[in-house]
Amino acid sequence: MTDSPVVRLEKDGDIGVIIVNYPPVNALGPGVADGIIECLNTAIADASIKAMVLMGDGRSFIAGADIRGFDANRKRLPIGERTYDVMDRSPKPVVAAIHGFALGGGLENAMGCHYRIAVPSAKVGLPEVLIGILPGGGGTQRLPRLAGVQTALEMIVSGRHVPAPEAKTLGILDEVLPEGADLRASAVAYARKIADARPLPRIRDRDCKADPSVFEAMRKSIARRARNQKAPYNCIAAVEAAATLPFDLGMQREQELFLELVNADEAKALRYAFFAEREAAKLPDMPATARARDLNNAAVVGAGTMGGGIAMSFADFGYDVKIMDATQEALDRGMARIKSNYETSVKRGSLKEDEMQRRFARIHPVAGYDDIKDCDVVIEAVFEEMDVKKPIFAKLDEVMKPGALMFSNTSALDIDQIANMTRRPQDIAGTHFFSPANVMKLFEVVRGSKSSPETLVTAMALGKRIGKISAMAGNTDGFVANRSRAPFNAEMVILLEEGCLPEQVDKAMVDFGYPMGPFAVGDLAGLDIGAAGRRRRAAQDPNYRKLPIADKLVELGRYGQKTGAGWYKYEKGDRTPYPDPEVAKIISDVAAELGVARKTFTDMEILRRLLFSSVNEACRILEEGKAYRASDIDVMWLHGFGFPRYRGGLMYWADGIGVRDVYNQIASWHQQYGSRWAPSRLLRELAESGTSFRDAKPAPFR
Ligand code: 3H9
Repeated sequence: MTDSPVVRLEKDGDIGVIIVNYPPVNALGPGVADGIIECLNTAIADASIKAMVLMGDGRSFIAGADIRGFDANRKRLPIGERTYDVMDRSPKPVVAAIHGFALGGGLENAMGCHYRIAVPSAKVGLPEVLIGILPGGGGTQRLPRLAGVQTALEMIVSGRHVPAPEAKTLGILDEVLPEGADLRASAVAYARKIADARPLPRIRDRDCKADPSVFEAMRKSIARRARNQKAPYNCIAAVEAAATLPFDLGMQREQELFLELVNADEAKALRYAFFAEREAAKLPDMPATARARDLNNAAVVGAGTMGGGIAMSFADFGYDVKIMDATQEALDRGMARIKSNYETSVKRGSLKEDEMQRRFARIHPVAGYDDIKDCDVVIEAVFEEMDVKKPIFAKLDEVMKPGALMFSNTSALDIDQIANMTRRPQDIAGTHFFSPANVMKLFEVVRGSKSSPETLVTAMALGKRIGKISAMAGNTDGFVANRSRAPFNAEMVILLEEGCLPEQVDKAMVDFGYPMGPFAVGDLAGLDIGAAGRRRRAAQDPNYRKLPIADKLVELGRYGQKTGAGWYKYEKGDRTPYPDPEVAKIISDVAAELGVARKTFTDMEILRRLLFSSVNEACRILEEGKAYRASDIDVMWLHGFGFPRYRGGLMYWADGIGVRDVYNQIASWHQQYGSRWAPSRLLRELAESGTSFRDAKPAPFR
């Protein structure tokens, strides 16, 4: 019947079926909202149609407004005339039939409908806050009326995707279909069933009341997490409007609050981060024929902290995984640690007991190599020493079935040396998980010189399957994430020599937006780990900048939280870092020995000293062709190091300052401090040509 390129109206007897077809996820791109309106109007005018169904073609219902449209259209909303108004005045019922995702403007459209049904695997949500805005199509006014103010607040402020069965319990869906049901046929039958029911249930007509204290309580509960951000607070204010104003005035308030956000720096940075993550998944130099292989069974070698966390990542996403270690005792210890980690989540209330049991049951401890030899993929996660890893790969080469992929979880070691222990280096790559492996999202795929395209594409896909954000790194010391971070780690200790205290540096970084300061993170991870890396690098490089304060702490057995003292001191059973006068004394003694004059630093100076050093190294990484794009480095900083997402990432943040200013500052520190601040060639070229970091053209990937 009606035919626009992106929305069509078909007739199924007396039911009009409106189908959105805007691949890949049916975002409300150009013509979609207009197409829905046109189809609704046609169906309303057609006397032979008694009711309508709204659904999506392909893999989803509607994933929301077209986020790319926000930048192009500064003042107007991206969706033109409102579909919801047409539904509200429709004399015939409309049923939303949901599969895949109904997010943002997608759920808003579904809530404009009179009824909502979904398949069990569908997810609904209002995730706008995650891109720095609020639901601007009535979501903040309709969801509280449909599901209650408390639920709406929680969903809109967190942006979480709610599975269909839960959405039914919350009152968002009228019906969840049985597993395997045909959505279109069921929706048409449903529409036929309610076609004559009157009055039509419009969400706008429902009451919305709340105790005013819930809004204040919500503001308080997000204060730490949402610091420096505006969107979460505007979300709360918009829901508050739903509870205090008539519907149409609430809609106006929602608009005002939306327009305050849509082109603010926060939203721009978050949109950038969203697309940077999707870009990171793309490997531009791989042949189109390289396809991800099916990986049906996986194994982890090494049941230590990392191996256990990796196994949990598989189990958490529904995959069975085998795990082995050199001795039964180590394996038992590893399994006990996994169990205790899960139990902690249950105690904290973030995991249900039965779900914990299901996950734990997916992790299968096995006695040895014979039990894993038929796996499609094995991830080695033993101690971070070349001499420990090499024989394991020689053994894996001996036992694993042909075609099995073998990945090493390493944070810095040369993947080629590891691959060369086998007769099949094409099947080997690095997969660098960040600690704790079941929590941190970054999954750095390290490309060996002989890794095959298929191996790499499969590794990237594997990361996505277990809930990670995959990004490709070249085989260089520290790969991309840790290598770009290394100068920051050195600079933060050098700042102590020059006059800072750990607590001052930590406060500056937390105020900037990091969840924890870098010294507190060091204490959590263990200072002995960094010390081993420093020893290795010092042995390789006579010009290596030593960090005597850090070395001194390790010498004194101050390894961090695990020894009750590190950069801070800790009371038994308490993870709060307390500033320690002993550390202040060590710092001033070392500074005196080195003859460094101590001065005071502003927060801005601290921030720039730490981050500019890493920007310079990131440029070196790009000029050497060890990363595809500056935005990949941003993704790594967001998901590996807790860089505040609403600042986009390291390189995006530096672009906000300006390449030339960054270069000038680095050049001046080069004069002052010598070689460690030598500007990279790429940085100098970008500054001279006025090109942003985002537009930098890295060398071809090597
Ligand atoms: C909104 O609705 C505002 C309203 O309140 C109205 C205001 C007036 N726009 O993630 P994937 C692209 S705000 C444009 O890899 P998945 C994505 O870039 C919106 N493009 O797939 C990628 O492109 P490419 C609220 C979008 O299966 C491709 O689709 N909604 C959009 O892993 C595949 O994406 C959201 O915030 C979009 N909205 O995950 C939802 N969505 O292939 C945002 C996706 O070129 N989207 N693309 O790289 C998502 O969370 C995920 O994409 C989704 C699918 C869960 C839907």
